[in-house]
Amino acid sequence: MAKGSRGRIVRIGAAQSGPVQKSDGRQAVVARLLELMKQAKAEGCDLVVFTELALTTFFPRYYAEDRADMDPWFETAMPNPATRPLFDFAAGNGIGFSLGYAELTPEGRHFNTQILVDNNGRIAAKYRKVHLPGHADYEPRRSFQHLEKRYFEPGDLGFPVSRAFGGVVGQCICNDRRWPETFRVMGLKGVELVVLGYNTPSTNSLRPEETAATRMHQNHLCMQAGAYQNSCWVVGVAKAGSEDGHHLMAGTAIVDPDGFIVAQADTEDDELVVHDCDLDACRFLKETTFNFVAHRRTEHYKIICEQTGAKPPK
Ligand code: ING
Repeated sequence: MAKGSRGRIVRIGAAQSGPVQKSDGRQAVVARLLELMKQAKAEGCDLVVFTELALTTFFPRYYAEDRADMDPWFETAMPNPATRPLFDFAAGNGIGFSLGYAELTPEGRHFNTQILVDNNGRIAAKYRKVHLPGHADYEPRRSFQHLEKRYFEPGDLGFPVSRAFGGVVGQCICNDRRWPETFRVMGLKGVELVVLGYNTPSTNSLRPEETAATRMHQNHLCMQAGAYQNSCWVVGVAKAGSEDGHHLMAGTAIVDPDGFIVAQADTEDDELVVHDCDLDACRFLKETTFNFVAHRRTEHYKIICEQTGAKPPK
């Protein structure tokens, strides 16, 4: 992180992943991630952001009667022999990273997890995906399955933020970005940088006529809104391309606190998108338009926490 007249600059590398096939082993995938990390180091990055479930194919697209059949897709320790090269490179080269993976805890709990590793190669923060999209049981009406509710528990860590890379950093994962509560909770903790990964199908299993352009629009809209309404940087990193014939959208993007996409991926493959993010650029809107303490009226917001579903008037 460079400190100076230009503010608190964090050079971020958004490391988009191309497709990961069922047959791709952890070592081969980590080698790809390490290549991106080396490129990020060569370009002077302070932090590399990897995608959701970066170590495996997006396995929640497959149905398994016995959930335990999916355990081989999970990591039982982190770091572990397969991922140790990432941590070693981080420590040896003073570069941090955020990594998404499927977590199986010693107690046997399953989470869709993202960790933040500092430039000493130590885990500084952990997030477990709160908003699990899709469904828990096989749904034949769908053109493809999305079984995150079958294989993961909702996250139990809330939306933590921590001081890292010279600022206040938070994480979320994929579907979380579609819920304004995600960014607002972190905004209320003073977040200046939210990093997230996503594995987002390019088509809607229930609405075949929905276009890829619509999906990409909504992908970026969520992140741009979250960034602007909480005056923070948002870095969204895709796993993209065709996995086992199922296409995932690209669109990896870095969004500034005014909600502008300042850098984005051009391909649907492994690609590093680099941008100097000045954390001091968060200050103006936090002190004016989104000065929460001056403008928010919490006495009128209680329904947001007390009511889950919508209840239209009679
Ligand atoms: N994927 C998708 C996402 O939220 C989705 C699921 C796509 C939900 C489009 C709603 C609309 O980007 C994951 N992994 O959450």
